[in-house]
Amino acid sequence: MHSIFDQFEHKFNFQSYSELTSGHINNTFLIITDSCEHYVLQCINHHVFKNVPGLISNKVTVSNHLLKKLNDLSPKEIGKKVLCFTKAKNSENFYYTDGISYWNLMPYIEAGKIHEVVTHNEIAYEGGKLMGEFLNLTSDLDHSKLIEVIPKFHDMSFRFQQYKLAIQSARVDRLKKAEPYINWVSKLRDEMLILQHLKETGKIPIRVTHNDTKISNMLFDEKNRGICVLDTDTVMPGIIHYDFGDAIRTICNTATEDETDLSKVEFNLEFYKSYTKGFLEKMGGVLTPIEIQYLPLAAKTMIFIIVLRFLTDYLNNDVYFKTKYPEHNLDRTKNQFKLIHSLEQQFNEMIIDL
Ligand code: GN1
Ligand code: MG
Repeated sequence: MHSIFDQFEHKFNFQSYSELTSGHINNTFLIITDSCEHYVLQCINHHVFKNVPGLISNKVTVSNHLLKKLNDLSPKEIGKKVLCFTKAKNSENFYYTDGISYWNLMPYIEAGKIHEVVTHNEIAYEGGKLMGEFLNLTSDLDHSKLIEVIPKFHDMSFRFQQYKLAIQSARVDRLKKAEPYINWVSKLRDEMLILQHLKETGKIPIRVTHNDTKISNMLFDEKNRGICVLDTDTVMPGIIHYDFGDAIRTICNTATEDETDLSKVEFNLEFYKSYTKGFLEKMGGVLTPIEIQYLPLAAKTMIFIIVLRFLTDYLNNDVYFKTKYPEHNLDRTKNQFKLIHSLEQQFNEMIIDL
């Protein structure tokens, strides 16, 4: 870790490192230096992200755009609000080693804390403002400047195709355990394709979107004010519903997505309302009425798409998401299924007045 760190133009000396384990795809490490400024060193999973230089270029393009838009802030404030990338000694924004691994380095944002589960309305509201501001600031960035880092990442038809193939080749024992969820997926199919259809027919515009807006990708200060949107690995062209829905998926879950005690998993309507209020305060002026109208369905759709992805990975014998035990992906499926069930009971109260 020390020698990889030293391939970058950092200012301070390596002292120690620890792994940050919350992500499901990349390997991420906190590098402690001999000063008060530390770093996050990340090894990008190039099996999942086939074009890592393109991914890094997306992240840098977005950060540079934010820096331009926020140029009246002091360097200290900017350093807390925008992810910055430390150049490698070869002047690239990443370091490629051994012909297999891509690394990138970011200064660690000291003042921040992360929530895995929302405990107060205020956090949901602040999360909404934070994400709304990020999307507002990037709404004038031409999305064609970004590559599609994972093609069809949130394309529901594509996810259904992958799921169908997984069912065809699944082991009998796994198929049997997945059966109740497979039946339920079929019932929701048509409704879950509505947003995809609106996108394909041009009724919903393409924008720059983050595509991984879970609560643990939002950084808060000690007073729980949102300060920075993290993990821009998946920024690419998309629709606003991906980001709204995926944020609601974790903001409104009263437990983490790994919780196996399903009695703890509920959809918190108050947190939904607070997130939506904060989000629309920052982003409402940019959105079209049809985009706003479909936000509640986005919440359901984005929980559903992760159900489909966890279930597909379970049927494929866990080849995509990191898992800690054999039934992990099935447990995640059950958790998110319970969340949709709880959301459905409150759906009428989620409608937004236009
Ligand atoms: C993955 O690795 P991480 O935690 O940033 C996944 C997201 C899922 C998330 C579920 C590239 O994100 O799409 O929503 O797990 N990222 C990728 O926690 O597939
Ligand atoms: Mg991510």
